[in-house]
Amino acid sequence: MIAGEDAAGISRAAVRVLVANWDGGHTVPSRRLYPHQWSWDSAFIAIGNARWAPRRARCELLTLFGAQWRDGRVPHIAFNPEVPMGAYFPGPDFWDVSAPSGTVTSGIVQPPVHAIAAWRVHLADPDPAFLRRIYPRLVAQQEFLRANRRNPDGLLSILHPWESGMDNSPAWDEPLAAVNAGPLAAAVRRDTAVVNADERPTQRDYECYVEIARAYRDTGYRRAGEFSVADPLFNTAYAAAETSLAKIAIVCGLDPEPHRREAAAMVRAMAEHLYDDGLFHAKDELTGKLLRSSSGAGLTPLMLPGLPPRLADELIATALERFELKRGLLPSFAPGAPEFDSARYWRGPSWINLAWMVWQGLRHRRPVVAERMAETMIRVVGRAGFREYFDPLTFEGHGCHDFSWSAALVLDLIA
Ligand code: 9WN
Repeated sequence: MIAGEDAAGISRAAVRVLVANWDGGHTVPSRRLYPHQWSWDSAFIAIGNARWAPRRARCELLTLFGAQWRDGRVPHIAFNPEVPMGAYFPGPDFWDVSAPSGTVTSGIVQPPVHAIAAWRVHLADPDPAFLRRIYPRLVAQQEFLRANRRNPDGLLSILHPWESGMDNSPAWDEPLAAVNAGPLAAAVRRDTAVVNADERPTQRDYECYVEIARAYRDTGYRRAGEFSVADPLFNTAYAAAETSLAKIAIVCGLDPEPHRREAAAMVRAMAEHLYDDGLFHAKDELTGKLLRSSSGAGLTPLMLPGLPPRLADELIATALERFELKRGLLPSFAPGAPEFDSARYWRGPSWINLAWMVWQGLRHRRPVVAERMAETMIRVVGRAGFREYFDPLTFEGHGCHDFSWSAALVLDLIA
């Protein structure tokens, strides 16, 4: 058990980070590294803010949906015009597009975890008017994905590694190896001025990121470049969103059944096409190949209440053994795998949001394991601070400091 005083001190420190990163309508993930509004960050931030400032949590989500496009897509970045142009790469000049509201945005998306957040915010501070306002926007976000990203397997595709939220996961090594990308001047990158280069994606990764984004942009953000995969975390987020939308629909006096059916259909499609040998994997849409890897994304379907119990048991065994979850921190990639790197971004370090998603799935299935995970995460941030990611073996902090979702989700773990 974490002593009450320790937890109270960590909560106060978390709130200080969120206050410092608040920009008057949204929260930046990190002042220097990510100085704009990011899509899935805002959802996790809202979940944490709901614990101490629910009004701010509602505002965070409504600001993000203010940057929603007419086709329903919620862009992965909403740019703040007050931030100097060169502060983040690739910036507004690269994406070259704006939402109907006038907000300059990127053109890709991130995992749709926002309905989960909206429901959690409502649970912390019930507000049916907020739900009525955000429900149609959340539905439009899902409709965009159904209309534009659904493949013949019934799964949704992501068209860029950034859309997975786990940018340089080894799961993308194979599809990225086939990308024909030109050189990129190292000087355009801003990230390596803030964080050590060996904790970030490589230069070749960035060349691919820019090439794939450029190709998508040049079709008016309609047709994929050289990357199209069905990712288990993204599809889990979508199915979990439908489950949350069913609950939101009931509060709004609407029919929850279509959402329940959609969630169930997605779980079936994932189990049929993405599951193999104790873990969910991504599938490459361009080659039809299952990208067998040891990514922690493959454990997130534990969040889904409709997951068949046999698969849940097998995933839990994988988490405890292959991912060494017994240590308490969930790595983003299995430590025994050859690609594992304990300090490089999404290639091994533990991230609080990924661990939080799996923790959600374990709370009812294995409460003792879930409790140990929560305690370890709280202890680790208590010692290392609200770092962006952590070495899952030594618990050392890496990436930027004062990272918003690390602070926000720890507030939720403590509550
Ligand atoms: C690109 C903001 C974002 C997170 C992603 C994380 C990282 C961006 C970057 O930061 O990605 O979107 O510049 O590296 O990978 O999950 O949303 O925190």
